[in-house]
Amino acid sequence: MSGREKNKKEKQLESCIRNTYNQEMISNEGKKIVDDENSLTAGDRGPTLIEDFLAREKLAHFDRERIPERVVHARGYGAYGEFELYQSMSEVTMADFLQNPSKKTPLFVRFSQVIGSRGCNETVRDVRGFSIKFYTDDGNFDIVAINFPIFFIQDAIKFPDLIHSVKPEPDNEYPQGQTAHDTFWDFMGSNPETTHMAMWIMSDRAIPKNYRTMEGFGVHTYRFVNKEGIAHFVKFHIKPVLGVHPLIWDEAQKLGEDADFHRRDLWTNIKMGNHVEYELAVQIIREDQEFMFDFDILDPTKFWPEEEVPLQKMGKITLNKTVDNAFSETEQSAFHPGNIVRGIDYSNDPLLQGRLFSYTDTQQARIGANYQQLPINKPVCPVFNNQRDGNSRHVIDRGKVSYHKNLLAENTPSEVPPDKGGFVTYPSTVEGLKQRKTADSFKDHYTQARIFWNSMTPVEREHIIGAYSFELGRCLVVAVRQQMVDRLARVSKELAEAVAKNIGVTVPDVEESTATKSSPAISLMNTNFVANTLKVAVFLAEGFPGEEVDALLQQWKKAGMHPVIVSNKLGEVTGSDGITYQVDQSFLTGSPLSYEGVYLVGGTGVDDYFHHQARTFIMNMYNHFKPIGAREESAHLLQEMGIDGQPGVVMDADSQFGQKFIDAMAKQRFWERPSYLYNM
Ligand code: HDD
Repeated sequence: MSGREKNKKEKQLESCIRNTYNQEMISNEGKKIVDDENSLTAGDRGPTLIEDFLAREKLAHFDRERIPERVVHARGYGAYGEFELYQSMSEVTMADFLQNPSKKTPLFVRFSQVIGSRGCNETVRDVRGFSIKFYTDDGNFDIVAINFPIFFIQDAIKFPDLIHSVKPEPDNEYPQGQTAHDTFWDFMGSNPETTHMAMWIMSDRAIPKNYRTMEGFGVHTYRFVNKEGIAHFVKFHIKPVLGVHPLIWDEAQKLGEDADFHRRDLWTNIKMGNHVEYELAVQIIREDQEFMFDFDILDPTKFWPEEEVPLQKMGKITLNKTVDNAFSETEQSAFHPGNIVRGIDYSNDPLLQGRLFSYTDTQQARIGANYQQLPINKPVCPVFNNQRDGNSRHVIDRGKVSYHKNLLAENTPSEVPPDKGGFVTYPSTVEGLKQRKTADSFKDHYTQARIFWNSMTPVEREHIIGAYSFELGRCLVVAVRQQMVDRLARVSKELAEAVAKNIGVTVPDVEESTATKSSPAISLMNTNFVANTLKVAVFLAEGFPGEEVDALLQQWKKAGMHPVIVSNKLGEVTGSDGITYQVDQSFLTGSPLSYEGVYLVGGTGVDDYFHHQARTFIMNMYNHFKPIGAREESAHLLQEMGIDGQPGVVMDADSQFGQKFIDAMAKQRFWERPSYLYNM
């Protein structure tokens, strides 16, 4: 916060923030409380009296502290930030917040897991939500995105079926927050339009390393509309500045040891002042180009390859503030893909159309009719209309008139003509028979799934095969496994065969897709690789070479890395030359899973415990392909482990070591190492 002027939303929220520190204790009805530990009783040991309004108020309120969790995306985490435009987008849209490059728009983001309930583990294989509420001067604009550019289904009427299949099975109520079970894969195999999305969720994108390196996609086709009334089709993208980086499956599984892994990362990075940055971009298609592609641009199971429709970066999103209260802000935040502003409009994407109903409906069911008046949801522009009453209304409307049209209030609040900012729906032509049917142009379910497969590097393919083998291998019903492999055979025989051999089924003789195109932009091997914000565990024992280590740590901090001192126990560790560090984590409190690299220093005080812990820790990091740096003196340990000289194992043999290690950290994973994580 320091050095930054408060934005409109922060100023608006100030009036709602209550700080109880240093205050007297006063009940909700304003009574000063003399004793908050003892209920009112008759006599020392006597019964509690019902007239004790203080105990009644406290207990009754506690009984109502929970609201229904979201039916999907129940587990979520929020943060505030701002959007700053790079250049005016006025040529294609009249959206107020996209006109003037000097403009900053406050926003709130909520990241989420789809499947699990509010307390589920955050590192499971799942789609992640990436919802953004822009508090524009023209009202709220929400992008209710996920970390994939496509979705499972094409028509919203199938959404309840999809979710019923993926939630814990209704009889035994497991598994929690995961896709690896029969009902989910039964749905996927039985509904061929999901084939493409299945490929994406079996890729490493479904196990993001953190929210800071997770990509967001608006999925649907929207419209931009400019002042002249000309519309373009657009898709929204949110690109993390640090690149897109996943966990690997073995890490994700083991991170079950920290159910809060992602929220802890976001919170601590924002608190450390590591502003979390993304670029908001759009793909734009002219209306007259609508039918020029070999996929239907309204079909939400298809992406627009960046190579065919390039991304245009509009501006930067920076997350810079954590919430004060997770319930009031994050839990009560209410997003809606229908929240658009002048200059943005919908397309006929049938999934989007269904979502337009569902989100207001769910917010009203979950938080009540007046949810838009809650501080987190309230626009920063004024709100005047004739809607009244309902549960928990905050606004006090003065006057007799709550209807339109009227004489008594001189026909106000008055309607606003378009040239004064009134929202006008884009007048697209609609025609056709009323019918229930899937458009023929929506029926190709395998071409883009094959393009996805073609775009993957060998390592990514290995992970996808491993993921299918695990997920389908956890299905108890062989027919469910077989049905999915039948589907995969239509995408790629190579993929189907690799999976089939691991899960005891066969590959049918069906025609596989002949698509030869690929989209290199979707491979995670082509993302940004930087050392900035990466955490390196520095293993120090008493008597370490102080000045040498100090110089390296300074160099690494300058490169934006976060060295974390790890030793036998918390407290201080002192070098041979008297340099002292506070130990940040002991071997007991810090897990190898939470570091991106390790530097093994040691010292004269290395004992058996240090030796054993360092060995286990380093082996774990080695198996996860992470960079390992070590002093020459520690070479024997690496030799003992059989990993010296392996890719990404850097010895501090010369004065270039500091930079070589930064380069190794930036590379992040050394896939050249042998891998035994999957049976290939
Ligand atoms: Fe949804 C929540 C994203 C299809 C119905 N959805 C929700 C959230 C995200 C998405 C990010 C969490 C919002 C938050 O943080 O509070 N949903 C998507 C995307 C979809 C999609 C990208 C397809 C492209 N959703 C979808 C369909 C329906 C819903 C087809 C129903 C017709 N989604 C909901 C919901 C939720 C929701 C039940 C639960 C909580 C909420 O809305 O606020 O209404």
